[in-house]
Amino acid sequence: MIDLRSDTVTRPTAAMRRAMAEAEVGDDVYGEDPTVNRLEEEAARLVGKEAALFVASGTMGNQLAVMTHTRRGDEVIVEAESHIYYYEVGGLAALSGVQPLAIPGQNGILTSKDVEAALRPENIHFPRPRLLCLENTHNRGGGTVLSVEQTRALAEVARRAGMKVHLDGARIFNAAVFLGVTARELAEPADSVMFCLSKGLGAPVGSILAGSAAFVEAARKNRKLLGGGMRQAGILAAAGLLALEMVSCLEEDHQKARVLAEGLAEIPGITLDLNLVQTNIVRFDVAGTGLSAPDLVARLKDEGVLANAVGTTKVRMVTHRDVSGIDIKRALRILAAVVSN
Ligand code: TLP
Repeated sequence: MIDLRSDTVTRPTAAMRRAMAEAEVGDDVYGEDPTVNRLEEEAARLVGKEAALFVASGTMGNQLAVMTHTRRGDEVIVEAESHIYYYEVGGLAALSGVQPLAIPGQNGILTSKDVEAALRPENIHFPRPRLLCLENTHNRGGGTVLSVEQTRALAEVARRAGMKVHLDGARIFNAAVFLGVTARELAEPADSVMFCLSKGLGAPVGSILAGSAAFVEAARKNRKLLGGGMRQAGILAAAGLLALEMVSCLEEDHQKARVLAEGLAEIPGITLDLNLVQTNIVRFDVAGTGLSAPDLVARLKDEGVLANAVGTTKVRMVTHRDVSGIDIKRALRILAAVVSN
């Protein structure tokens, strides 16, 4: 099977498995797991924040950020197709009792003008605008990237309105590699940032939530509230530490996505905008093939290629370290054959 459903499907490397087996551990709820502590310090340094918290998943990191920045009834501004709003099981409402204000961006990308236009003046009727959530790279936008300047401009508008900024940087290192900047620069305008160790970086489990020391202390307490206090989690953090070293390999994933996208663009009936293929996510429209996206995905599966349908006309493929250039070429041949039959 050539698995292009997501970069979450990677398996831990042999080095990760060895590091996990040999990890020095302690009880992390007491703050005594040396491997978790090392991961949290290293991760905080990478994104330029005072402190960091190792959490079970990206969803947990995002939802903890919202819970920690807000109180019940606050308004949280999100992009209308952002993960935090679209794919997190209604967590904003269920866990934090906040009211999302969802603004559509261009391929997921919000501008400072969009946010400015959505802000309302102080009035007894309105909720307190408290948090702006950004996403870089943007998943449903097709892996699109927010630049440092765009992030700064967005954060400035939020700050002026008395709001905090949370950055869902599940794939922040993909954005950094694309832009040729550091993750620290991309995260600098945000009060908190979440990134995933278990996507392109190859760790089996885990994400990081980083911010000021006071924010992370409060988030740690909220993690306990949600039952996310882990014990000898150094077993997992050991793989996470090696994942941090994988950042330099992400460029290869982007090259594979480019080859994939260029090949797709040549298949009759498939349409996509090559300018939007910036990182490791490729989204394309299959309406012209005469097959619905779910039907096409089912046929591809029969031929050994896994992809995700996005609605009825779009398909998403994601490149990662466990698919090779040869796999990409094979997937393209299979796709062309499926479409022409
Ligand atoms: N995204 C997953 C699915 O949930 C859609 C994927 O396969 O792409 N933020 C962003 C931008 C994400 O793409 C994801 C995962 C998360 C947060 C949540 O991370 P997890 O899956 O660890 O909870």
